[in-house]
Amino acid sequence: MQFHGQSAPAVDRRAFLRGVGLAGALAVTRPAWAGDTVRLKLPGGPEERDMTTAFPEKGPMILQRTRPPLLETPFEVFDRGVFTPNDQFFVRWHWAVIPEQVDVAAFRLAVRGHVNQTLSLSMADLLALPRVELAAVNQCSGNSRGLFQPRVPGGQWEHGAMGNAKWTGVRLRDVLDRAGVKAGSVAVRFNGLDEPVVDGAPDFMKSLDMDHARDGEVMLAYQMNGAQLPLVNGFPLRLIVPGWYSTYWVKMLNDIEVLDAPDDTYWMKTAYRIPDTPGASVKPGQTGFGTVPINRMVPRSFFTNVRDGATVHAGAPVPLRGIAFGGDCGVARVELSSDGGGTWQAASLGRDEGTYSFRQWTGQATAPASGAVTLLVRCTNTRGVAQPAEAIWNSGGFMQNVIEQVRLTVA
Ligand SMILES: Nc1nc2c(c(=O)[nH]1)N[C@H]1C(S)=C(S)[C@@H](COP(=O)(O)O)O[C@H]1N2
Ligand SMILES: [Mo]
Repeated sequence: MQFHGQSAPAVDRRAFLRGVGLAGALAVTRPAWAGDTVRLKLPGGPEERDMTTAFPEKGPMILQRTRPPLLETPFEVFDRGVFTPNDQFFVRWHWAVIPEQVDVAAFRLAVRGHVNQTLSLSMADLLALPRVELAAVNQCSGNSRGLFQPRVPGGQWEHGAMGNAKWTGVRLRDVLDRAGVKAGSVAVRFNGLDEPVVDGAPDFMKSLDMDHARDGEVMLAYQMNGAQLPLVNGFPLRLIVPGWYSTYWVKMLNDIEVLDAPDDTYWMKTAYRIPDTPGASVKPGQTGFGTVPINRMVPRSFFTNVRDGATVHAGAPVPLRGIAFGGDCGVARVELSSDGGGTWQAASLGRDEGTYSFRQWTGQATAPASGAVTLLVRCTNTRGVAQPAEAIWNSGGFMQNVIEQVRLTVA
């Protein structure tokens, strides 16, 4: 199924409706690359992870956990371009009961609750609605959690629990308008086909305020980078919430419920909450602050062509390259420093692929005559928010966006 831009004819329905059959494929018992490992840079160790190619539609991934799958993108992938290939896009699920296949012909999306008319939409119904396309970064709230000091519980990701894709689908607003949202509706809740492993455990669901749900940007995507979604990334349909952390990007979405009262279920009321403090940061052990549901992303930037600890030639120019994103808005500038943040030099920005996309940057440094040099990269977004010099801390391990650095040693 190829997508050739906004003016293209309808997506090839037959190809889409064929769906995917992956029976047994998620029942991974051992990584195919047993023995092949990668070392992540995590201050609290242990840093070693297996690489795996055992997951359906996935190439080499860092195995963080098998069941439910937590797969991290190897960082070198981010040097190859601003769009993250589907087969190396990170994967995260909360519960291990995930359908091993989805019969697309039988698949229905329910739209129900505080609406004038309950809907049951087939994929063909969705494909017939106006199509929209948007580039956006999908980043786990806990991306870079492995850097938290002191360490916090949860997946010990390095920086690869993020990815950028071109998403194709329909506006959530268009779907809600078809159902007709009743006066007095305040929120919309999203649920997917996955289920908890134990009875009574909270099904994974997330919700958005009505204004946000109807902003015309939030979308239901059936394609990612011009192809159908990999099963483990939410085939056949997922929510895209541009600029917000991916906990809201509900996968295998089959149920939309319009609510006339705020959502007070587990994943909004208890989990994925951040301190209501500047930068969502507190001191370990601190109490007496309020919390809010995690929401908008903050700016980040990374070196992709040099890694910490690399060796360079004395006095030689060092070409630098990387990616940045603004979070909930665009990138205003990316700057480099070789004096610990005393002075900053603008990097050049690559093509603008849209407000919520990764943006490539390029720059240059000069290696010293001897010793080592530490380089810093900092993104400032179009709201004027810059990455902080000090690492933030909260007990969820959420929203890390400290300025990244690489130390280069002269050979
Ligand atoms: N149905 C469903 N959707 C979900 C989740 C889940 O557990 N179930 N996890 C969320 C979280 S926390 C993340 S980080 C993203 C990960 O998206 P990806 O696996 O496509 O990278 O999916 C989100 N959507
Ligand atoms: Mo996440």
